[in-house]
Amino acid sequence: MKKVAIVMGSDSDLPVVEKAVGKLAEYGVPCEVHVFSAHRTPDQARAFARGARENGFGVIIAAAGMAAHLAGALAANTTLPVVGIPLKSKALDGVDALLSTVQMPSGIPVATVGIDGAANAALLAAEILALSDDALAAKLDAARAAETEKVLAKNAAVEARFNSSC
Ligand code: RP5
Repeated sequence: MKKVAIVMGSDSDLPVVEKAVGKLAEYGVPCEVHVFSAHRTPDQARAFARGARENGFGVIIAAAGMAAHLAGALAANTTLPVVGIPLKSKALDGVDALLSTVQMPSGIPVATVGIDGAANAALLAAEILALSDDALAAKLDAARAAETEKVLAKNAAVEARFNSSC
């Protein structure tokens, strides 16, 4: 199976990023985790993206806060799919990072998840790899079915509590 790269702009991003690492581990998807910054270590970020395909990666997840150019900077240097996670920071609650990540110019796509959406980023990366991995696709389908059952059980409990007396 190809690997997922998880790149974050700073080690201060780890509390959110670790949720993506954990989610990929749940599905047995191999990943590597790195700190490369579009602003502080641009040469290293560029070199990583340029070599990612030949180094066995299938998807890159990029997490950054504030003026979050990391996902776009990586995407500019690879045609692997890049999933951006905009991270919440103090000043603007993550809206700064969301807009910086999502508003890419035509031709350089970044698939952006919600603010601090690390779990969805990992799931999206797994779904991309599952395009050519039937066993992974089966795991994703099973997990989705289990989640559906949980929600149906919650609905049944709510309906039983409120609807019998209406
Ligand atoms: C961004 O700046 C990082 O992704 C991080 O979210 C934010 C703050 O970084 P530190 O000052 O905590 O290193 O580039």
